[in-house]
Amino acid sequence: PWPTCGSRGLFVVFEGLDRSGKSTHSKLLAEHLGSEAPVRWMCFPDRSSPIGSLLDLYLRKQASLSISAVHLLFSANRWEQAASIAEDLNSGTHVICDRYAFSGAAYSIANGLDLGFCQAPDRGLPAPDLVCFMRVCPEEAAQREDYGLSRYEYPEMQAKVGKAFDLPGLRAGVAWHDFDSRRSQEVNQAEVRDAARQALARSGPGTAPPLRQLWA
Ligand code: 2DT
Ligand code: MG
Repeated sequence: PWPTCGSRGLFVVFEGLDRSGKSTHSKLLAEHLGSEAPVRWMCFPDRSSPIGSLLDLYLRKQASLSISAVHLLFSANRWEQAASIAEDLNSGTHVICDRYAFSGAAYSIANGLDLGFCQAPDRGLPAPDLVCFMRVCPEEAAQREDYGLSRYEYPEMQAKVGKAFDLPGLRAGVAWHDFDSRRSQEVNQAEVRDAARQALARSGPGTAPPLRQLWA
């Protein structure tokens, strides 16, 4: 189990298909919360580590890897950061993260792996207090700038990933809030902030529940 403390930061993860607005909304939330407390924004894959640079090559179609091996590398890439995420949260820093283990499971399920295999390596990671899921229809995402450069950016894959994100087992044990990307950025960001405030009221200073383990 992760060490606990009395007033820890909030852990919010943004998930969704490619081009669904995760980066924009996660950065806006980080900026918003940053006016009152320290915030760390991060994203997965973290392409700066040796494992991350291999994943970067894979995603840019410059390296090929087996589906199972790549799944484990994505998970290892999160474990590289797990202790520092827990430390930051326990020292009162909010952690806002663009993609996490839910992308890990959803993309690998879309590649044909089963949910149990996909969740096993990520079991025990710090569990987020809130997942903001940016729902976009694959056809609409395909219209966005630069679509198609990355290995998984094609309609059939995105449709499968979208279905996998809706599996109850993938969402189990974590608070999810779904957003409709067709609404304006302003409307969605206001709702993202509300959802984060509510999560803070549940887990904020003074009342912080211990940091939990994902899918444990
Ligand atoms: P972006 O950098 O544009 O978000 O693309 N992915 C990500 C996986 O297949 N497994 C994972 O565990 C994670 C975190 C989704 C990253 C791409 O990598 C995929 C799209
Ligand atoms: Mg992408």
